Amino acid sequence: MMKIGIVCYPTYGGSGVIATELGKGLADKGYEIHFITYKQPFRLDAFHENIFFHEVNFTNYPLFDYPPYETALAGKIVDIALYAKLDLLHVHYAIPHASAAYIAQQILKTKNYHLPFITTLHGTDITLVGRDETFIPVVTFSMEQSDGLTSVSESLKKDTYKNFNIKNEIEVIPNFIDFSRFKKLNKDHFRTVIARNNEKIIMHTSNFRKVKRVEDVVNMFCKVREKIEAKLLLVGDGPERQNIEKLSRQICKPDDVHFLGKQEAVEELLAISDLFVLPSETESFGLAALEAMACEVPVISTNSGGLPEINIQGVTGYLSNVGDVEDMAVNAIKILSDENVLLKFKKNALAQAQKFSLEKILPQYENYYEKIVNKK
Ligand code: GMT
Repeated sequence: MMKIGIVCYPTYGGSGVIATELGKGLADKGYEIHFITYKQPFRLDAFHENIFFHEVNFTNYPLFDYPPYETALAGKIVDIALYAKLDLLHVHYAIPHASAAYIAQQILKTKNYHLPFITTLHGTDITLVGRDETFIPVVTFSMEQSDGLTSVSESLKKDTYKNFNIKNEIEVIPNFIDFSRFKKLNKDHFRTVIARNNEKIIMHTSNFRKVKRVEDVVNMFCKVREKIEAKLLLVGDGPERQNIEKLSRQICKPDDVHFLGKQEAVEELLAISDLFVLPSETESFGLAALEAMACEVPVISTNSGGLPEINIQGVTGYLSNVGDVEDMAVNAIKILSDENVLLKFKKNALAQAQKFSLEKILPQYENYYEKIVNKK
């Protein structure tokens, strides 16, 4: 069985989640997995005999205003590759993981060790951050040097070719869901605490960055609230949280909106939700929406990026133009005001999510690994 190094961001965020779940899924199948990052990934919480975690740490010298993480990461990859005899390295999120992988690969070459590496593009590494003039040369170069390149949606593949002058073949392997965790749970007792009078529950979860447009969730909720008894759960935290709280204090009833902060057991909150809202400016995939659908929650989203690849108009939810809060509210009311309609959307959401199960997607990665490792 192959020995695979995985590099990812360990923080809350879809790319780290996918990298971790992928590693766990591969380990269950017998692969030896070595996570290499600066902190234990947050979903890597239990012992597994095939999983190893290697922390990238270094003493920061007073000279450094900016700790040289990329250098430390490359050094750690070299060390682990030689020690564990890695067959392959899989890095998630191009910046700075792909360039660190390339440096490590070149160092290993001087030691007669060939370590092929695959870069998985996740989103803002291409659509936002990666388009920064400062990053373009390095991101372009490290994508070109990757032995394999995957993206999480067709839309992201298209954006990559549009924004970067590269010729590499990009393999689309969509994100996936572990249904042993994300499934409809019975949390009715919990529901009554939030919605004492059986109000509908609308939920949003994100890292509260500008790109998520959380203000649209609040504005939409206010419009829905004019017609329907409802509560809003805002899950997560980030730079925009304070502005959003201010907005909600100005325009919503205090008891209607609950800011829950970062929550580990998202599936328990999804279990009591009737509708999930994701009004992002750009979203290469929208893993949070897929998690909601797996828990039988229909989705109101924008039609940006890869969202139309998972949320199906009029079937699993509705899609609106970015910022069209009015349309989002009309659609939310359509779904929430009739129990039969709501039930139909819930069932459809689950059926759509099942197309993205871990069992269906994992073999796509395994086949791709074989192809890259055996490439001459
Ligand atoms: O690119 C980001 O904003 C961060 C990244 C992450 O680490 O969560 O999110 C992206 O990757 C996720 C996993 O593939 C996707 O589900 C998200 O849609 C994508 N975010 C954006 O495109 C904004």
